[in-house]
Amino acid sequence: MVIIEVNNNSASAKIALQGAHIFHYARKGEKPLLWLSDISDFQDGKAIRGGVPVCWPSFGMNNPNLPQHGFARTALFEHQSTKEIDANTTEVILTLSYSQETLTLWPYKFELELKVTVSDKLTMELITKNIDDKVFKITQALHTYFPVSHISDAKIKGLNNKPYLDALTSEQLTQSGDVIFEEEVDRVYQEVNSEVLLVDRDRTIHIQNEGSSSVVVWNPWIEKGKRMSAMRDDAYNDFVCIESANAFEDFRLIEPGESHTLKATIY
Ligand code: TA6
Repeated sequence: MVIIEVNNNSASAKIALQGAHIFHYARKGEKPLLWLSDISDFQDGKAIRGGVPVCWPSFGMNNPNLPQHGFARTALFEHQSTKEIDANTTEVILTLSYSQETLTLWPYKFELELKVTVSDKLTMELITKNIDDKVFKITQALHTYFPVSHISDAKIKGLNNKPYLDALTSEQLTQSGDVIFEEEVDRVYQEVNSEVLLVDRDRTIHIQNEGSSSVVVWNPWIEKGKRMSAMRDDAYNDFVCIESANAFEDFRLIEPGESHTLKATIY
């Protein structure tokens, strides 16, 4: 696999060309802000387990003609540019354009760009451009895996009173208080318009989203954790997914010539 490694005065990062998949980001002298399975595959055609999978042009099984979470996360992106903005900031741009292969899966002409800015924050902008002559609909997510010291210590602030779809029961519910983890959690929070905090024992991770009003929170817990590929049975103790999304009702229609940016900033 072709990997882009970034090192500057602020931080280090690693991005695979496959899937434009960021799988490492750490600020200088700090623990990584992304979780990566220690038994992840690094094989062409298999999604890396951890980091920030790019789920596009569909989230989950929204589109039965596409693989789970779409085809972008195992597609080979092109490295467009790497720019040293300053000694503390590096910008990497990766792109994916439509092809005969993608047209058979998803009959639309598109350009997809991931702009990654590595500094004392990690900024990701997933830009979808419609270069076709007909409108198309996408659901998507930056499916970010965050490390936690132990799942029982983790809680998420900023989703209080938000409605959510419980993907396990298909119930529509409302969050009361912080999100804590005592069982499998797989929820699509809606109407999210402010910062989300992942509060761990010894640090708080900030997630700020733009171009998105849905946030997916997932932890597989014990049984599903055992079924997940490239994940140790006890790995559910070590991470929480907080996904910056346009999922379910937060889908986006993109008109010919238009574009949409899903932006996530974490620190
Ligand atoms: O975002 C949560 C989720 O949809 C879970 O239901 C689980 O399937 C997870 O994504 C991982 O999916 P993956 O296709 O990466 O194994």
